[in-house]
Amino acid sequence: AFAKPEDAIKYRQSALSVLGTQFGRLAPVVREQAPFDAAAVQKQTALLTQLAALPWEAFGPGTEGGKARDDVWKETPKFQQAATNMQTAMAKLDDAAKSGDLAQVKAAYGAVGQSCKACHDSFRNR
Ligand code: ASC
Repeated sequence: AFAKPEDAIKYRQSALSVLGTQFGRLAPVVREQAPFDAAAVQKQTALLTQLAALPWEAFGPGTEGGKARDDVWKETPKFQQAATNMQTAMAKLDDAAKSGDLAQVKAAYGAVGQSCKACHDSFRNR
């Protein structure tokens, strides 16, 4: 629960910021600019699946604002679906990491990025 809307906005912005930063830490591996350490990637995807669950409770009724478009509250089922899609994609990235196969990690990483972008395109102001 949040005492005031500003607290919810601040919480979701920080949660999404950490999520983006921690997701981006895998980019050098996926781009083959850093070695593929399967154990380290697995540790990171386990963290990411946890982080992916955090922002959504802070988009409750009456918390309009920040960069969120009003569609979050006008098209709530679509927003929730977009949030679920990202978490599902993240769980698949975690599965891919457990496989130890870089090709699978690359594909799953791209799918997560797409799910981030899809939600931003529909629900985030520039
Ligand atoms: C990231 C990040 C996003 C997504 C998106 C993918 O690393 O912070 O919001 O990927 O840019 O298109």
